[in-house]
Amino acid sequence: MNKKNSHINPSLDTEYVLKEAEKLVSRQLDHSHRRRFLKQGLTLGGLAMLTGCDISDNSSVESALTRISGMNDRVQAWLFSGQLLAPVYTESQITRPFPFNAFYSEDEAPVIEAADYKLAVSGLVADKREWTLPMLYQMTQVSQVTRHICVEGWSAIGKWGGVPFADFLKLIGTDLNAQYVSFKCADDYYTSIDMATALHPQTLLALTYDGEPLPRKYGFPMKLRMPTKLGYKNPKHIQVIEVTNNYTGGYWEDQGYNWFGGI
Ligand SMILES: Nc1nc2c(c(=O)[nH]1)N[C@H]1C(S)=C(S)[C@@H](COP(=O)(O)O)O[C@H]1N2
Ligand SMILES: [Mo]
Repeated sequence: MNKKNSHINPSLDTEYVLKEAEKLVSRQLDHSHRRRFLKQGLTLGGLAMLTGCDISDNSSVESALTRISGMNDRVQAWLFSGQLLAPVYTESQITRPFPFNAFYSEDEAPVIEAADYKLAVSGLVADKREWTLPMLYQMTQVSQVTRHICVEGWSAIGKWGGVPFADFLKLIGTDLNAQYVSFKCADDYYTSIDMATALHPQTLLALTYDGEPLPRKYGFPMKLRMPTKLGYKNPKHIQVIEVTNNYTGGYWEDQGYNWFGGI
């Protein structure tokens, strides 16, 4: 069994849930699509992101399975577009308070002074100038309400605002054929993502949470918010962004979590 599943609520029969979900999805596909789907497989995180449901207990699993049987179009899009949009929510659905999580406790979160902050950009990009916060605030900002899913067995809906990461990557002259974008953070955390996810329309260089500057505990001054990836792939307190063809893994990924970790 995949190591990351061991963090999901132990009362859940993971194998059973995934088998049921796969049966439901396969039923909606023709032969060649079914073959492709079964090869690709389904994870609990993928099921949660596909249905927009929290999959942390048995009753939520029931509703996720019920939803899947009525979502033929979405399943097709998920499998074949490569640009599936994660579900979005209304502001009234935001989880309050939004949980904090890291490999340390909240009072140990890095302290970063806004005025001193510099974002370094390296690797396969034309413009390697350092970025200050005012430079990032000057770019066109958008916001979105999406669900964050942590493999430790919780999920929560939050609102993040910032710069579409694709805009940022294009502005600095990124080689869009490069394989990876990797991140180093102000704590010991690091991660890396595939270029398709970096360019996904919902991937945000997030500077705000719920309309306010990103609080320290949620990654001040900047994090990458990807509703198509599980929580452990969403880096907080980013200090270095590198575009590269070298695999650089990640803090959790190097301990056995799935590197792709998303849809
Ligand atoms: N820099 C950094 N980023 C991180 C982590 C971390 O420990 N350090 N933890 C990850 C995990 S496992 C989760 S669930 C989310 C939690 O984000 P939140 O505190 O905004 O809920 O941050 C992710 N990004
Ligand atoms: Mo997490």
